[in-house]
Amino acid sequence: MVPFGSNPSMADLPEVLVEARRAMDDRLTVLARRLEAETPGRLGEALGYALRSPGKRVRPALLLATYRAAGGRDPAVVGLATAVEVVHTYSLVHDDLPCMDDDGLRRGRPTTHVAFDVETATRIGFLLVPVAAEELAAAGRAMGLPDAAIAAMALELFTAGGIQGMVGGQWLDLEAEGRRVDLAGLMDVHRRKTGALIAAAALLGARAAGAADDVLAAVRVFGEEIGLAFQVADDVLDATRTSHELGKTAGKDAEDQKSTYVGLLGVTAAEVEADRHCTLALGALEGAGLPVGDLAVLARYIVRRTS
Ligand code: GRG
Repeated sequence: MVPFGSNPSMADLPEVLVEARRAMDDRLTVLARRLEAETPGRLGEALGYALRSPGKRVRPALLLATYRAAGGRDPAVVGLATAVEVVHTYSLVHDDLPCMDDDGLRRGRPTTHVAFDVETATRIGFLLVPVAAEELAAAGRAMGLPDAAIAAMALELFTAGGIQGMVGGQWLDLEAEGRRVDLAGLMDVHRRKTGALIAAAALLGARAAGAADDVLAAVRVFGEEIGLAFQVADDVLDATRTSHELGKTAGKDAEDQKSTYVGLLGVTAAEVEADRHCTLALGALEGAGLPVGDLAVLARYIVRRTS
C-alpha cells in the first residue's frame, strides 16, 4: 500500500517517523474502508475523510519507539498506535468545530465540518471514541497480552483523553480565551490538552513491551516532558510560520486571544523552554537505562519541526 499522497513531505524526516507514517497510513486506510462499508451515507464518508487525513503521526511514532526501546518486537503493536491516533483524530475533528476553535483548515485540507457539516463532524467525533477502544483491545489480544495489561492500557489512554487530560485541558483552554494566564496555569493547560495523550502514547508502548515499574515511571516523565515540549514548539510555530507551511491556520492563538508561551516569554525564550523540556525528557530515559536512540531522534524532531 502506498503512503497517503498528501502526507506532509517525507523528505528530510527521521527514518523512525517515516516508518510510523507508512504503518499508520496503511492501517488507517484499512480502518477507513471498514467503517465506510459499515456506516453507509454521509457519516461513513466523513469517517473515511477524517481517518485518511494526513498527519505527522508523532504519537504513533513515540509509541512504536518506546515499545522497541523496552524490548518489544511484535508487529501487531501497530494496532495500539492506531488506537492513539484515532483518539488524536477525533480530538482534531472536534477542536476545529465552530463551538471550539472554529477552524477551516487542518492538515492542508478543509476541516471535517467544512467538508461535510457541523452535525456530521460532531457525530463522527463521538463515533470514533469506541473505535479507538476496539482497536486497542484487538491489538492487545493479537499480541497475546493478558487482559489485565489491556485494561491498564485502556485506562491509561482514556484517562489521558478525559477530563483529567485532553478534554479537561480543552475546557480550560476555551475558558481562558481573552484572559491572561500565568506560566503555571498555561503549563497545566498544555500538560492536559496536549501532553497527556503524548505521554499515554509513550506509556502504552512501554506497557505493551511488559516494562518494569521503574521503566514505566521513567517513560511517564519522558512522555510528560516531551508532551510539554511539543506544545511549546506548537506555540512557536503558530506565531512564526505560515498557514501553508503548517497546513492549518497560522496566527490562530493571537486571533483567539489565547495565552501562549510565545505571548508570555517571546519566541526565543519559548524555544529555550521547549529545549529544556526535551532535555528533561531524555534525561529521564537515560536514568532508567533505556536505549534512547530513536526516542532522542523523535524528541529532537518535536522541538525542531517546521509544521
Ligand atoms: C470528542 C470526546 C471528545 C473530545 C475532544 C476537542 C477536544 C476534546 C480536545 C482538543 C485537544 C487538542 C486538539 C489539542 C491540541 C493538540 C495539538 C497540538 C494538536 C496538533 O497535533 P499535531 O501537530 O497534528 O501532531 P497532526 O495534524 O500532525 O496530527
